[in-house]
Amino acid sequence: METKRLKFIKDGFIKIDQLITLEEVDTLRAIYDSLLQDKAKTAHLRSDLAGSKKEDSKKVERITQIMRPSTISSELLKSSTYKKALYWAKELLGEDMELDFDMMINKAPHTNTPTPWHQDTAYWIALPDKRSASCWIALDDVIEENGCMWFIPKKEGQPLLAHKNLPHGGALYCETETAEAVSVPMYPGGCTFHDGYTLHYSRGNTTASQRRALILNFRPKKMIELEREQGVDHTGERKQRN
Ligand SMILES: O=C(O)CCC(=O)C(=O)O
Repeated sequence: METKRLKFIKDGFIKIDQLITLEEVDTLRAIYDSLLQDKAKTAHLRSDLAGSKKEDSKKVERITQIMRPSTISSELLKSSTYKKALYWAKELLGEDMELDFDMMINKAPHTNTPTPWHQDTAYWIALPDKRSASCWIALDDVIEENGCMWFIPKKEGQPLLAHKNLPHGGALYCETETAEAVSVPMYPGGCTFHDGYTLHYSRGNTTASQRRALILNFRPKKMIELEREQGVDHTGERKQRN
């Protein structure tokens, strides 16, 4: 545990081979798939990270992002998965960590669309306490070919870089040197934790099956209160706020 904490502080990310059991993965997959299929219920929280024009609405989503899925399926909040992820977030960054928001990111089969290099902090408002941890849980076997995560080990005092949006409201991206990037393949139930300043990306999905990831973001309780006071609930448009 202490080794993981020190590595998280130093590199800005860690991998946990098995955060949850395959039984827990199955429970999550059932909820995940029903939300993915229900476009009406999720419309207000759903978008394509690859960007999309109005006339694209009938086309296949390449990278489906559904923000705050637990506001629709509240059983997620009580699940053992959310408890285990919170336990780890507290071990890594302190007892005042709480869940800020959750999200689903699915890469549909044969859509071959990378999630560009970025730092999550670019999406968030500036907060005095910068601690944060995103827990990225694999619900499928994740490999380079279907879009496992890649990270660049953090440098001391890593600054927040300038970000731009992909066209048509897509993901934020930045320019970065990638020679030190490492990929993190995992089995279902494995997870990574990354810090808000850690550069990360994933390749497109070139395989015949989905690449489902459930992501939980944690930060200090007081910072979540500050965000909510300013109307930030992580359901809004994608733009650089920081
Ligand atoms: O799932 C992906 O492709 C990207 C995930 C990501 O950027 C994140 O969890 O911050």
